[in-house]
Amino acid sequence: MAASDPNGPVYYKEWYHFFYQYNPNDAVWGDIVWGHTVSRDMIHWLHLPLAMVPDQWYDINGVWTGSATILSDGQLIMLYTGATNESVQVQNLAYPADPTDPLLVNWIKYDKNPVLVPPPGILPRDFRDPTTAMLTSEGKWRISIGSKINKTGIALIYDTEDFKNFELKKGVLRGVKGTGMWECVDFYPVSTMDDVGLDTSAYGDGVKHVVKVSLDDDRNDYYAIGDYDEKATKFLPDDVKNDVGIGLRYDYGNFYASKTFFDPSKKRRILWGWITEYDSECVDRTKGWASLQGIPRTVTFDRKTRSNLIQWPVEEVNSLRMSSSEFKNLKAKPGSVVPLHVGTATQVDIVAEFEIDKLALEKAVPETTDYVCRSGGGASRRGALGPFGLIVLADSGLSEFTPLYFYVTKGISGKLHTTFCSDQSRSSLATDVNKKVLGSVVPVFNGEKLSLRVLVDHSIVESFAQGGRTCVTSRVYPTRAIYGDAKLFLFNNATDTTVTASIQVWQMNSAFIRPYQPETD
Ligand code: DQQ
Repeated sequence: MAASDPNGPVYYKEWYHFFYQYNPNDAVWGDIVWGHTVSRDMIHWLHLPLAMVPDQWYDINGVWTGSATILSDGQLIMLYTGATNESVQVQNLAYPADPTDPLLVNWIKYDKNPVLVPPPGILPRDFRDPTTAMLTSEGKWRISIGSKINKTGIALIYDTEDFKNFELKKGVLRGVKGTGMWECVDFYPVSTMDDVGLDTSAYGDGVKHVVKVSLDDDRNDYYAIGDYDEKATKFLPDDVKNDVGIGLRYDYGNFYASKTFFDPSKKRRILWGWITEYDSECVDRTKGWASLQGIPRTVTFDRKTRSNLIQWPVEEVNSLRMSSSEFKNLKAKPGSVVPLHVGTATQVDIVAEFEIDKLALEKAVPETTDYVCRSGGGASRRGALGPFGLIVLADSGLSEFTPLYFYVTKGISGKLHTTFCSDQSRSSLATDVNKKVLGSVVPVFNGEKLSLRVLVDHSIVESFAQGGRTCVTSRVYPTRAIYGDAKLFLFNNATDTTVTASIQVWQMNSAFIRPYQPETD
């Protein structure tokens, strides 16, 4: 069994619905159907029967990714890509068989599917993943579909009144050379005034738009923030250096094919992403399953930097917090590793703040090149002001460990440059797993302490640096640092500064995920 892309997440009649790409027959991609699961709080889940399976000529090679739209009268419709009997990518319409059923167990495919086929100039296998629809000022519904022309990734736009007949708009929403196929396009508004999430159709003052694409060639999710001209059907990024598919990523680790939805019950926009495996298909087959979904995150506009999004685990995660251990103003000298005695550290929620010595900051010699996680030598390379942070999933002999760290450098202008990384190079004694150092730059303002939130769940480490400005998800495969043998440490491998840290660690309860059992008479 293997799960992949989040599909059609939606809040309907007080239930969160999560559909996903799923192979029921193997631990690798293939035979794709829609899995379906529901929750009251996005933490505890009930598995429902498969929502849609390939049973028509237009989706016989796979019921691929799609999105949900709630119409103005409360009706729910689903658009998804089907891979036809000839592997052409077409768009199909489906809707709940019984809209009064809050669990939406049964689905009907529209009898005149497909509703869209690849337009002239688009190759039959480059036309997929319809977005949630948004209203236009003319009162029509507008969707985007990802594609490419040669190596230019593009987002096509269609308007419709009934989700059965569509009009292709001239030009594209956005196209960026060299980015290749745009999978799983997501297109939504964010408020620049406050942290309230917006309905997908929101438009006007105090609203920016986000275009997110999953790059098939690169397997990462990139977003751009900018202005959407609804009449011209164009998206213009605020900064062309951070155009769609080339600049900012939701996550600098393992996170793909993500999708957001608007949660009207708590007025927030929620992001779901697929965490792929970092081991071999052969091992996945042996273990019998592959892939998982990250913890859902709220997404807001960063009103301080005004140039990136903020992602944060949904507040419901806090309901799993049990006992906590607190460490206040711990001092870690240069070159030290400090054990944090919290008992087992396999299922923990960590909130930490770090401060560098003021004197060390002043004295630091300016450097001409910025630190880069990928090529910077990981947590063992020592610099004046970094690396320092936490070591998670470590056995007591430190034969396996995953450092999460900040690395600060002073530029020629005197400005500080901060990077946040997750070093997987010694995370496992297994040989056939990804051991890269992941991460990226994190914006830090004068007067801000360096902050970190980490959710550790056995083999998944989700890190949110500086309030969620830079996020890194690691999928690691410890063989010794497991269960009672997984420990937690504070470390400071900088040469010139002591680091002062305040850390709170909660043990986390398990969430139940179980099959739904319908009541029987
Ligand atoms: N996965 C789906 C496609 C999508 C891709 C097929 C992204 O619709 O483009 O399983 O992971």
